[in-house]
Amino acid sequence: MSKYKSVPVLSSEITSKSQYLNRRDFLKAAGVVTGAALLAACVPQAAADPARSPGNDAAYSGKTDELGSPLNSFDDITHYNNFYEFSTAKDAVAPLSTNFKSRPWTVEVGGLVKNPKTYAIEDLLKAFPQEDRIYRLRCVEAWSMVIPWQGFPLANLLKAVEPTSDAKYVHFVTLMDKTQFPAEGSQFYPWPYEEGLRLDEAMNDLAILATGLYGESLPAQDGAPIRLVVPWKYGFKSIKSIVKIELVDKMPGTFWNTIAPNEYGFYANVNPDVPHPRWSQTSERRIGELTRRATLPFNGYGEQVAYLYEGMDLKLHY
Ligand SMILES: Nc1nc2c(c(=O)[nH]1)N[C@H]1C(S)=C(S)[C@@H](COP(=O)(O)O)O[C@H]1N2
Ligand SMILES: [Mo]
Repeated sequence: MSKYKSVPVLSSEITSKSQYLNRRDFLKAAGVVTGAALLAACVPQAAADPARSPGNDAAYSGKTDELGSPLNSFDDITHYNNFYEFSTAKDAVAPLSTNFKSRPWTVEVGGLVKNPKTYAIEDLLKAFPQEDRIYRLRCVEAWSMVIPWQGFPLANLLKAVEPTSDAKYVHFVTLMDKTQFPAEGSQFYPWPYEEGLRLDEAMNDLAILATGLYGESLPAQDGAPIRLVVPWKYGFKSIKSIVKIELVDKMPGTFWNTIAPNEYGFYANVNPDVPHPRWSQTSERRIGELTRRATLPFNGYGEQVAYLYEGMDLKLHY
């Protein structure tokens, strides 16, 4: 038995979208002020105008992913969040994150590299040209969204620090700070959140470090000021609010694998043929849609990433 609390991942997803919306309405009726309302109270009128909110930005209207699916709204992307450092309740993350301080911020990049360097977030934004990437995000809980990120390929940063020939994996670590992340005081979880990729996966062009979405700097609840996005893997691999990136020679530990190794493997590639021990992965609920969609192998990115797993039994390496 794991010494950590048994995985609440499923119970949060048991809340359906309609229940979740009802809960938000209920919170409002009960006078609980949501993050958006709090924000509106202290910004100039123009920014509080919903017609001008980022989700309505003309630059994004009518955009889709490459499969033709519409973008999720800014409101969905910023109010339906998994970020356990704040809360295990998806709708509680946004209101709890309103005072999060993502400046000053540094990211230490080191380990098995020729040029270790600690970057201020401003350096990362300046040194690496930011690109737009519209990606599907598929959570292991079987819901998904389409998100317009801004960021840069992780490969560009890795090339800058020059991994040595001994480097085989990349290890990522989230900020550890109980004053900023209230739930990091809980002994039920193995803080800080950490994740990992094999070096060749990390070098794939689809893997990005995201610094913004919908043209805005990354909202706190989505992992400000910088988070990983690996669109062909379950969402838990896309670690938020990164302070450390370390090149290592052995497969690093990961938050969810430490909690429940039989449920959350290191690879965590989206795979409709490998059920989670407690639920099927054959379909998913796109936030904002009423009927379920079929889940695609590698979340629809197989052409770009399947080569990474040639000769591997993906039922074994889940
Ligand atoms: N540090 C940290 N990163 C995290 C998580 C978390 O709890 N803490 N949750 C993960 C999970 S399970 C998912 S599905 C995505 C959700 O990202 P989003 O809230 O921006 O949609 O973030 C991932 N990154
Ligand atoms: Mo997730």
